[in-house]
Amino acid sequence: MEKLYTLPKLPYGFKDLEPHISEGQLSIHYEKHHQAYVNGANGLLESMDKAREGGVELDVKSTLKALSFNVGGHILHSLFWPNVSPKGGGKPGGAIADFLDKEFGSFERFRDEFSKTAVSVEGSGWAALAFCKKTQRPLIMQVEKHNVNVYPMFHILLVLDVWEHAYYLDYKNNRAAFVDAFWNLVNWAEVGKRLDEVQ
Ligand code: MN3
Repeated sequence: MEKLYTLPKLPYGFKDLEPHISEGQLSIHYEKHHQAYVNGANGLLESMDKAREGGVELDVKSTLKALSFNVGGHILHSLFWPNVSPKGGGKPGGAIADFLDKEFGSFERFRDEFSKTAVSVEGSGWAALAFCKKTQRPLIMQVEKHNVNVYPMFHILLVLDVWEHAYYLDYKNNRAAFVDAFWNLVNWAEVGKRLDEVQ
């Protein structure tokens, strides 16, 4: 049986993240941009299947580069949607709060480092909070595009999309304003759940 990627259902409505993310911004981001990565990844898998079945040579380098970009885009967006919530924002509690305090000294220090990470991504990319199983410590990643500078096997707890397509309708070129607004939406329960799953 053929197994392909699918667009996950959004856990809220398109209007529900307003005023921080507008209906127009969220709907185009989810229905057009995320869908395009799903379609791109599936198209590449299908062309690889066809080439293998037909005994045709594959352009391995360009195919794998495009596949990494599209699968990375799909996975990061799938993590991003439940990372935000109409009921999000504020400070984390419980184990995730202790985990961040221990590493960064305070929640405010973590938030500042994460914001600077997001604002300073060159071109298109993401800020991500990840968990290292070896050290049992959190680590902030600055992902370029959807797949560059990712640490293998690190478990992602929280991501923020800072591609222009994520905020341009609402914030124009003011990425820092979008990053500030993001903190009103962070779903700490989901971040805490991901930490529980990996610890
Ligand atoms: Mn995006």
